[in-house]
Amino acid sequence: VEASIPEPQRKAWLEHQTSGFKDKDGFETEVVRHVETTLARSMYNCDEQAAYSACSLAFRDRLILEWNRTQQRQTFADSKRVYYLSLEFLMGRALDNAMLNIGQKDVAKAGLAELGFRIEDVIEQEHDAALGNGGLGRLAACFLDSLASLNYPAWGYGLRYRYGIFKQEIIDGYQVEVPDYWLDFNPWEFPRHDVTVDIQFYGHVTKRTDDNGKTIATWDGGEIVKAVAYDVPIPGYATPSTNNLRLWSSKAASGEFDFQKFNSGDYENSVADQQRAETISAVLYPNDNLDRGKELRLKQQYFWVAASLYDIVRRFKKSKRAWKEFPEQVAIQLNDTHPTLAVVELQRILVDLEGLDWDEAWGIVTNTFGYTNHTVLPEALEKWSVPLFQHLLPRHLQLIYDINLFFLQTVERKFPKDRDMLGRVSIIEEAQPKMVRMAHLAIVGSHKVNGVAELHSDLIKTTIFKDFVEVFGPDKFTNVTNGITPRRWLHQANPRLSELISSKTGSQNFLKDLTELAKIEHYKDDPDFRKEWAEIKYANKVRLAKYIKKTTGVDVNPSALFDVQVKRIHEYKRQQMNIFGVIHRYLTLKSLSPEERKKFQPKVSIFGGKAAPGYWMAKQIIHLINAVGAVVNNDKEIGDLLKVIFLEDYNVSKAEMIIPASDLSEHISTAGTEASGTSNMKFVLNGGLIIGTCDGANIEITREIGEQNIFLFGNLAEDVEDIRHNHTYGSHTVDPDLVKVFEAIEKGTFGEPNDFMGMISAVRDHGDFYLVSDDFHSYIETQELVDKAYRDQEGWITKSIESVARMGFFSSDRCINEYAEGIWNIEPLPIKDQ
Ligand code: Z57
Repeated sequence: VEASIPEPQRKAWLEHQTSGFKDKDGFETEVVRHVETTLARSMYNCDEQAAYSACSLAFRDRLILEWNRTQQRQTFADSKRVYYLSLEFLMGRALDNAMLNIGQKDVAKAGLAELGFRIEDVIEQEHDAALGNGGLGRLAACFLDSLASLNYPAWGYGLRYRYGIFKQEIIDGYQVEVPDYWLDFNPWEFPRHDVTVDIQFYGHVTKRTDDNGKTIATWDGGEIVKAVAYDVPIPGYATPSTNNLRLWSSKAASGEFDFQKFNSGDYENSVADQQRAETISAVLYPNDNLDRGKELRLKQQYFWVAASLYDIVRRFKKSKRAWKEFPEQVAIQLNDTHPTLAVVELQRILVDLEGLDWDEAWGIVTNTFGYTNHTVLPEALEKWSVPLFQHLLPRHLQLIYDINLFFLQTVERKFPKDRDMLGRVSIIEEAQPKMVRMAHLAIVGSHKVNGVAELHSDLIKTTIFKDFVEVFGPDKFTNVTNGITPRRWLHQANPRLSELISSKTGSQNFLKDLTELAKIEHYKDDPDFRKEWAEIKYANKVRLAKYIKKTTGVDVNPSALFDVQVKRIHEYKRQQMNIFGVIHRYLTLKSLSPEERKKFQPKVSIFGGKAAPGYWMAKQIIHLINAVGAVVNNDKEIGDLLKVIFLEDYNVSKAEMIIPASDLSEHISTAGTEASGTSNMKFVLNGGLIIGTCDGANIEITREIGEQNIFLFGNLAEDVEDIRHNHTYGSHTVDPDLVKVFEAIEKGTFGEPNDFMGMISAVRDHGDFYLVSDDFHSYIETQELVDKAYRDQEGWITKSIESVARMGFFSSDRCINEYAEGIWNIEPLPIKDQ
């Protein structure tokens, strides 16, 4: 590691090493000390859970030192900071990541071994930090890793949910949700009981005119809830930089509970106030790509945004600079529209509390914010009803009306008399009731708006935000294609592959500059290299096969083709098309003679993913997958030729095991619906090939790795609208192969047919909105091409190596550098001698 570090950082890194453990004995001393003192246990009854706790505490001690130094360095340098506001941070486990980023996993491994533990077992004890639903939350976590690794002065701001995303159990083939209480022992967070903010809700606004004729608004009354900060250290890789993730927890402003009420015998009410306050940060909303417009969700958003902005402004004020310098000191990125209230809150602080003129304040606001859009799906675009806003945040609603008025005046000047244009771009939708369109507010309140992959960024400019391109010009809109951190998704998830790569690139520097992966392409014909490459994939498959056996009881053959689709269950992601394809394969196999069957490529079809608890169709899809598995996996005629597995409770730590074990993964969304996708990048980086549609980042992956290395199929985004129109107004016939699949389901081949009629009639009777039938033939044909390609193992390995070698572009480091330069105007803080 050392040799790969650039010279200016080398000295700091060496010094950093001395703040690590001297050797395995030094590490052991610390572990034993924590077992015996912090945990108050003896080494004689130290189980794996206690070993995990002590090991984490030992590494945490190292982290804290660098964390404090980093914060001091950033404060002293007084340089611009970026704040990443996200309602979700899907962090996964912290210990393995901390050991690797600090660069002392080998020391820990040796030390733990001497104490009688396998490091893998110790790592496994940790509960995932699962404060997110899927792609959006995991992207935020990858960004934090890159920001720290690249030495950017950056903070994350989020909510400290008591319950993260629910745990999924599969009972009789159905999803059952179990609460995820994860805070029992969490050594990675630091409560800051001294860092609190009072947050106001409800109440009323009064306006008066001061001596200069200026209108002054005051917001009084209502209720106050306290926000308490909890800080999580974010270590950078091979750098001492350790950034901060600040998560807010809600509690009653009056402290424990109201003693007045308690003493007067009104015990229930005194506790109720406390509970109402704590409810705000109690639970993560489990919807991905769906907005349900619930009051508690709006409360969460304002609570988190107001606390974060208060914190940011407080920090800025310490520098004693003029307000106009705010955007030179502060960049705030809105991760989707969830934090858009921050735009209004900052305007409120500047105008109502600090007394700035409207225009000066608004200039500061718009120069501070950037907005990232992550979806074009209409059901995911946030809207809040005006009456709800009026009730919960009366002053903010007034400010939104003022912002809208001034905005529409500028639109009016540019497009005189275009009433339709005004209606289309207005922040307020004229409906019954009126609605606040949060995406419009986010665009108007930011200086840059970005999509997350090229196709997606083009789509938002030509569809949902078309009018805004005319109003603001095209330069306000830009693309930053998503990326992933190679530390977690290669080095940590696939240590043997990482090791093989570093043996050929000469160092581990590819983990800091992923474009260095290109060097391994020179070895693609080297027999030893290829053999090792194939062996690593096989070993990863053996590990997954064992896990499948342990958790489902099903034996799978590690030599079969592992075909994986793991992601949130959603109709637009088309797991239904995948399982229909599996049924088609099963029917084909059944129709063949035993002789013909032998020529067939054996396959294990692996699914995983959570359905939103209220998403009936998604739950039906899970049920069908399990029902098909129950039949196919017990069919003696079929044996190893086909297995269908649903892995329970897909999450970050399971992804780290599943992804390196895939031969083929499926990214098969209806073209134009998946903004980017990020697991597609993770699979390819681990040597798996992809079957996918021309959607999201699949297109850029193809451009980088070459068309010969990906299995693309299906209709193009530009044609989807016409095809849908035809479904409704033209003739709609279901693909004949798909008809046979439906017939098998309806005959009861997989149990009670009524259980699956929703999925069938969506395609057959309700317009097939996601084009399952239109793409089915091309999907099946392309799966046949996959089988053929896989039978040529040598050809497959070449594709695998070439693909990995060409994935350098998809590092979240590249992505963060693009944000830094194109949106935040911020530079890394160089690390000199401390
Ligand atoms: C979410 O996970 C994404 C978008 C959303 O609007 C919400 Br809400 C949740 C995902 C997209 O679906 C993915 O395509 C994308 O890769 C990811 O965000 C990160 O940008």
